[in-house]
Amino acid sequence: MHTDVWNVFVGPVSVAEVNTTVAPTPVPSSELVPPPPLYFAPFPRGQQVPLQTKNESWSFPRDFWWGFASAAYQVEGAVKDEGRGPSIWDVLTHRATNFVVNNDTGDIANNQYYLYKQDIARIAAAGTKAYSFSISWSRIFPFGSGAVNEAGLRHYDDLIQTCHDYGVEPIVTLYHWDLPMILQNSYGGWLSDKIVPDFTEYARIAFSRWGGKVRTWFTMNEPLVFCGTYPLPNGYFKNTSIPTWQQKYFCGHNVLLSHASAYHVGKALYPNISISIKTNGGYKVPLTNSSADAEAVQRAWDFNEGWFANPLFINGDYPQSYKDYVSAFLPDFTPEQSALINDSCDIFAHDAYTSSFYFAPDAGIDGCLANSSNPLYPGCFNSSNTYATDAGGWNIGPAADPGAPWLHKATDWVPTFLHYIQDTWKPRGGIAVSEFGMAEPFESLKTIRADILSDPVRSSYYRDYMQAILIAISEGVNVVGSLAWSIVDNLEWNQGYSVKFGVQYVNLTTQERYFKASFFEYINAFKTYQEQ
Ligand code: GBH
Repeated sequence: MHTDVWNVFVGPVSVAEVNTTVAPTPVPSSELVPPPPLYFAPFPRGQQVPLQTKNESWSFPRDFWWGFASAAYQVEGAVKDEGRGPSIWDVLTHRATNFVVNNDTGDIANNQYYLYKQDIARIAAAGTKAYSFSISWSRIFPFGSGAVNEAGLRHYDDLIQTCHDYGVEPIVTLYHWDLPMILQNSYGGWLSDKIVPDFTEYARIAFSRWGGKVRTWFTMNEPLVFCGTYPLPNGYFKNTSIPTWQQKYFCGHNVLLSHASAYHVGKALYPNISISIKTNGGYKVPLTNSSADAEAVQRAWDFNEGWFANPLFINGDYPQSYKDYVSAFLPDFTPEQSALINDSCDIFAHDAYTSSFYFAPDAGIDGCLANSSNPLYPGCFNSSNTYATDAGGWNIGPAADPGAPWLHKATDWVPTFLHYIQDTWKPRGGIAVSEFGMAEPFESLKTIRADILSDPVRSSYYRDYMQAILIAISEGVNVVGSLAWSIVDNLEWNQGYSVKFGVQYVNLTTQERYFKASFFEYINAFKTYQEQ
């Protein structure tokens, strides 16, 4: 059955040479030598050097958890091994035409399914406090629901235990986009409310198995993004009767119900664990000080962060501007559903990579709202990553790799953003920056290893981002943790391996890992500022 399903829906997959768990080896001290500072010592000697002193009014609290993040399909490989069933991403990478750059797949990826001991040893050697990874749902339930695969459970038993052995706190995400393929084909995946009991059962198995070993949990990663991938490319999955333009909103609805259901199951089993959802977004800067741009900014909050954060943190229901649109086709939450959703996150976990400018559409907000063929409908806000023309038209910050056009180093807005989250959604357990990172421009074009390891844009991103968090903390924002994306270069979804987010370079032929300069820059923030 397992083999048949793979053959019919995915076809042949590549297999790594190393296909049993590898014992770790000590990390040589020569690999832990930090690079020269970002501002190289001047030549000739004797010149003035830029001032780099410690700001004595900044600190990370002792219990601030910091570390690195990954996601199952992006790093694990071993896709067919030990009973794993196919996920929609195995189908998308193998079958969907022109879906992924270079037709890259996650078949082998970083082979972390077998190399995790060394990966944990490497970050532990630098004092890292936390490793955030996701569990592959189809390793636990190869067919999404029904029979549990013991081999999958045992794999994560050992991954979690290895983290503890090295003094690294494991942080677990249950769902990072790798939906068991069968659930998409049998009822449309997140488009159907049938997903709620299936996700809850998966979550129940995970919480009961590891609730005593994992303190911090995320149910799902970035529903804004994975709901935005609906409609899935035509022809690879069973059709659904929901009109294509409504699909992402149905997905969001079932996400909120599934998250809330899983949250309450987890808290009933282990009241002291922290369970939240990872949302994503960025600070929204009004392009001008016009009232139309201010309204556009509010609409952008409502259709992005607010879509999930308002129901979860404010009142169990959507923001009004969003509701005005979806109430024509989505069911209302019942009072019981709202009560379950409201207050079902222990912290506000946000993947906050960047910031953008927002402004009113050319047709005006009202003009856009009255015309459903306006390309900006139904959000009816416009966005840009450059200042207004009369403000010079400059980039909001240095650009990332061209393969990540959405991303800039816009760290100046991070303190304001963190204040905004705290003031707007008032999370009781504080805020975690649950992913942030930078795609060094043109990194995949580099061929000399020393050039790859020297990543100045990513390094300055981490330095300035951590200083921004320190500023926010010093101003009273309760930031409790940060997770840098990513522990290693990995499968960047549609961009394949062409866009790099790792703080470690991976030679994908030998699977050797090498620390980049940014790894040391990030760690240095804690060496300098964390209370002991
Ligand atoms: C994270 O999302 C993901 O959780 C992670 O898996 C991924 O590897 C990492 O980012 C790096 O990309 O191309 O203009 O349509 C970050 C938020 C939101 C960023 C969707 C990319 C697509 C913008 N993502 N966005 S566009």
